[in-house]
Amino acid sequence: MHAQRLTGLIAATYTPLDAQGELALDVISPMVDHLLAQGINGLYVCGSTGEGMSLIDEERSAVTQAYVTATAGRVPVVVQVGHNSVAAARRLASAAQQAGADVISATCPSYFKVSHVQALVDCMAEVAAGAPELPFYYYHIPALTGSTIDMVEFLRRGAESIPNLVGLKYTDTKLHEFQECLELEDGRFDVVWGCDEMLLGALATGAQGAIGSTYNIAAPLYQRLINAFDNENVNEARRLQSLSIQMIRTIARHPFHPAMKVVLAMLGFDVGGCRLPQGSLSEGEAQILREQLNSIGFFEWGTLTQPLQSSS
Ligand code: MN9
Repeated sequence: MHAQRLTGLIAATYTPLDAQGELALDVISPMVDHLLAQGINGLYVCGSTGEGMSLIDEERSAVTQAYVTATAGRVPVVVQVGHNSVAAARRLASAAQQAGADVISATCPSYFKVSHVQALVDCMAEVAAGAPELPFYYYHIPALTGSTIDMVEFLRRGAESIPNLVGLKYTDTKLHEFQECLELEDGRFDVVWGCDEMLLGALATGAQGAIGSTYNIAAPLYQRLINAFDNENVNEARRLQSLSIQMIRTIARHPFHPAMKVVLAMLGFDVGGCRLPQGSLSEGEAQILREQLNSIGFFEWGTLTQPLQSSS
């Protein structure tokens, strides 16, 4: 199990919704084909990006099944099952294993905060036991869960009681802690980077894989960044990261994930808006976003596909 690693760019996928806010699963298959054609190396389903927390459990399983079926084994599908109810998370993990997921990942409960390492280990042991045959990655995202547990300690202790613990999805900006996690016990753990606007810093500290939302809309930009870094062209890598920062800052002038879904619509994938509390952009806001992205040149450098003429 420890041989498996998540490498390269992994898209944190969106959950397509229709105008009524119901699942629109038909969009998933063409979107997956597009992402793989753009060089994406894996999919992370029902995370923050995919609004896992805003879906009913049955919907999470339906979205999981749709992504697994559309992917058909071409790249690993990671399914995020975090839940305020640890028992529900465990059940989602079992359902994902049955659906054919390759990897399980979970945030910790966040309504009642997880305040110490052992409590986190206990929660994740229970969740990971729902899919004992699959590798498990704890999803560390303290800005959203409110739990700022030391990840080095978590890995050390978690390894003792979670047999399928393989690593972390690390969505924090502490590069020093990320590096320590990567180097722990001779690189025993797979620690995947989760902050797209700091990919270059993560590569410099040893990242081999990254999971993120903006890889859905600009994979070629990030591939070029990784290539530049691998070829020791740090100036070029920095220039490309700077474009990604500009892109993210522009999108973040609006509610971020609803705006990202609008960008996907501009690229030809009608994934609708977000569930409440995030909501949707109005037509007018979507038009403003298009102009803002146009003015920074996104449609030239962000993606190798041309935006469709009239999708929003
Ligand atoms: O986990 C994403 N985080 C959230 C991944 O959605 C909270 C990231 O990919 C960010 O969307 C990205 C832009 O800030 O770094």
